[in-house]
Amino acid sequence: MSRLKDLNTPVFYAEGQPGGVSRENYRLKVSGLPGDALREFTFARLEGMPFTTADARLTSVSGWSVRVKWQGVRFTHFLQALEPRPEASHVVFESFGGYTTCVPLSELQQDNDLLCFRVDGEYLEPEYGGPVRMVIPQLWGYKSIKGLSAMTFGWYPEPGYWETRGYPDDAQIEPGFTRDVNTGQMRRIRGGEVTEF
Ligand SMILES: Nc1nc2c(c(=O)[nH]1)N[C@H]1C(S)=C(S)[C@@H](COP(=O)(O)O)O[C@H]1N2
Ligand SMILES: [Mo]
Repeated sequence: MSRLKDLNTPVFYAEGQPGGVSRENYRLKVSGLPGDALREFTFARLEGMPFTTADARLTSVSGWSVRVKWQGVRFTHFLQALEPRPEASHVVFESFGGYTTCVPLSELQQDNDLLCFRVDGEYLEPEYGGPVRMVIPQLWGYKSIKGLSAMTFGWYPEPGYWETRGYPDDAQIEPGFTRDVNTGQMRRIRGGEVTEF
C-alpha cells in the first residue's frame, strides 16, 4: 500500500477512475517530436532510467496538501532521451481517461518535477495515478496528471480540463490555507511551492 493511501489522501479523478492499466501493458506515447516521430515507452524502459526521490508536497487548489517521497524519473532526464523540436515550449499531458493539462517546459526544470511511479518505495496504485503520474510540486495539483498515457510537445499553451473550467493556466500556488493531510492540521501557506512543512 502506498503512503498516500495510508494517509487517506483524497483521490481526484475528474474524468472517472480508468480501469486498471497494468505495468506490463503500460505504454507512454510521446508525440510532437522532430519528423513527427511517435515514440512509446514501456514501464520497464521508464523504470530503467536514472531514478530519483523528491521529498515534496503536492498542494491542491481545493484546500489540502500532502508530503511524501515521490520516486521516479526527473522530467529533465526524460527530456534528454527525447530531444523535442527546438521550438517546443509546452507539453500537453493526457491521462488514460481523457483528462488533460498543459505545462510550459520552463515549469518542468526543477529537480522535484518527476514522472513518478513509486511513493516511499511502493508502486503507485491506480487511484493515486499508477502506473505513472506527473508530480510538479511547485504548481497547483491539477497540473500533476495521474494515469499518464500521452505527452505531446507543442509551441503554444492548450488549456486542459480544469483550465477550461476556470482554474488559472499558470497554476501558481497562491497564499492562503491548506489542510495538511500528514497531520490533519490547517496551515497557512505563503504562496509558491510549500516547502516549510
Ligand atoms: N487524470 C487525472 N489526474 C489528476 C486529476 C484528475 O482529476 N485526473 N486531478 C488533479 C488534482 S486537482 C490533484 S489535486 C491531484 C490529486 O492527486 P491524488 O488524487 O493522487 O490525491 O491530481 C491531479 N491529477
Ligand atoms: Mo486539486
